Amino acid sequence: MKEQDWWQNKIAYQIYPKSFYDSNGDGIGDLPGIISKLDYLQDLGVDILWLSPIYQSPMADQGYDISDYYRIDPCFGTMEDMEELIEQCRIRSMYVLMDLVVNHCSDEHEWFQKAKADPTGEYANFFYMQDTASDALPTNWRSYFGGPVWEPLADTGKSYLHVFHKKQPDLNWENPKVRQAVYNNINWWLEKGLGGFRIDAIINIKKALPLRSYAPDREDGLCHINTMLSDATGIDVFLRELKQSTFEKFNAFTVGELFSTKDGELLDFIGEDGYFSSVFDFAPTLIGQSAKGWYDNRPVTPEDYKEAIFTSQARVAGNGFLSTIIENHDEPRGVSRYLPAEECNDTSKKMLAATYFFLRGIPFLYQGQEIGMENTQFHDISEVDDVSTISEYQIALQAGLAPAAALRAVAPYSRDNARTPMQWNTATHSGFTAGTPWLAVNPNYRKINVAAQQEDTASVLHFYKQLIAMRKNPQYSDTLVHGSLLPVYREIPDLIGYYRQYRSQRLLLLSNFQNRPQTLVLEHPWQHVLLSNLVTSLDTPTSITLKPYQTLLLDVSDAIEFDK
Ligand code: TEU
Ligand code: CA
Repeated sequence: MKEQDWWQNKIAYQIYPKSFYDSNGDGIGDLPGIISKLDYLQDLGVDILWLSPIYQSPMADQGYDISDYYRIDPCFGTMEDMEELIEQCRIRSMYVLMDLVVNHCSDEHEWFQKAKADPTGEYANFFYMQDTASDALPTNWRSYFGGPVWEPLADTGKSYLHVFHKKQPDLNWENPKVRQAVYNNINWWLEKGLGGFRIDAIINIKKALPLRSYAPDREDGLCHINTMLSDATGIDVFLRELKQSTFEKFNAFTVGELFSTKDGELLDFIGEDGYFSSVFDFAPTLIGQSAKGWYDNRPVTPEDYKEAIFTSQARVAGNGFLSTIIENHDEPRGVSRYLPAEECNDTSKKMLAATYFFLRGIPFLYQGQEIGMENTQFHDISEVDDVSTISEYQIALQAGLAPAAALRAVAPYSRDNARTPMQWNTATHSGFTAGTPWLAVNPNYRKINVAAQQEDTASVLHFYKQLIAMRKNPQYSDTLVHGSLLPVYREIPDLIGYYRQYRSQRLLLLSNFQNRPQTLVLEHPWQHVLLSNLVTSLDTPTSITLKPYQTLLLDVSDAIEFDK
């Protein structure tokens, strides 16, 4: 094994600052709040903290619309708070990643303000500005948040491109001045001691040129951005320059957010000399998605989930590191998405946790996942904050659903499910704030909260601590970090089994992803039971009966030495 990179054996934790902990009672989570919870995170065992954006922002897309890349938004605190957080993490041997959002900025950024003031001046070329005196739009691409990607610039006869919200104008990466300005900012932050970045929506920076329309895929005459992206070439030039100008000079850890790569290109992104250290495995999040919209999505089955994770593992085939998740700030809660609602309990939550956690890759936990937080409830669309949910609700109405049915159809996929405040204890607003939370706390907080689970050694929280401790156990960490992954018993419905193999060690993860027992004959007799979510009495070394939603990590190494 080549000298391992510092991040390969680490566990990462995503914080959504606005909903993590509010230290000053304004109902908004903040940096001092995060600092006050570092001991909790260190005790959990996580090493890397990824903070969703805390830069100055008008919050049109909850901070993913940045108006100053060099400032901390006052709602989160000050630059001194940020420097203190980095220092407090360093003292605890923890690393901080910030969110690099450079496909677009905010329309309130000075660059865009200058472009608006002089649409033929220098800053106009920081964006995609097109003459649209006539009604025809330059292209028929659909924004990720619905509607056309072109927004008229008042009184100029021009429009500008935004693949996300209209307050998020796309930066023109073809312009070397844009790229250099981005690199300068990245290096400025890395000089401050960041461990690296999570890289937002980065696949969108390279547009197919010249800009053109594609066949519509819905009644609205528009097409999905992915249709254009699949026609784009040359992103490698930008990403290689980006890495050489910034990350590699600091040995930074970088994890890209991209939902798809062209066949054969994944290892360009995360291989030996890849653009990034890792990319997220989003395959499970794409299961059941309909081109028509969320209202038409279908539920996920255990077999879907099994297929998705093994397909991703096979694509990498040990030649790079994926970052594995069951949820994040853009997705519903994993336990509510991948487990049947009527069977979503501590046992099945732990089964799901172990199943993803021992895959080959860097495991990311999202805030609240460690206590099994679930989707929240919406009674009316007015309770929803998330722009993408509101857009999908409109799409459902246009498809003919009545308001109540439309809300019921899109709510399970809402990003707000992941953005309700972290559930700390049974105090008002679950101990998140002494004020009024910016988004309502999930009403189940009295049942699901950190304090209750810290006292309960059978809790989901304690199980996550066991998972993390297992990955860090010197006896098994080489296998769990670097070992090959070999699916097994793939033909058995609702059973997920895989070996992790390294040198003379072979471990077996088995998860009975159903509410019925399942008996199994093992290929290799088990030597030790390393971990389980249920008290286990294994029948014989080669025959076991898994209880409903039981997960097991077994040492099934042969007594004989493997060939080295
Ligand atoms: O998301 C990128 C992305 O692909 C989104 O379209 C995502 O799939 C969508 O929000 C799901 O509903 C990143 C950030 O993670 C997201 O929070 C931002 O809204 C988006 O970029 C724009 O910065
Ligand atoms: Ca606050």
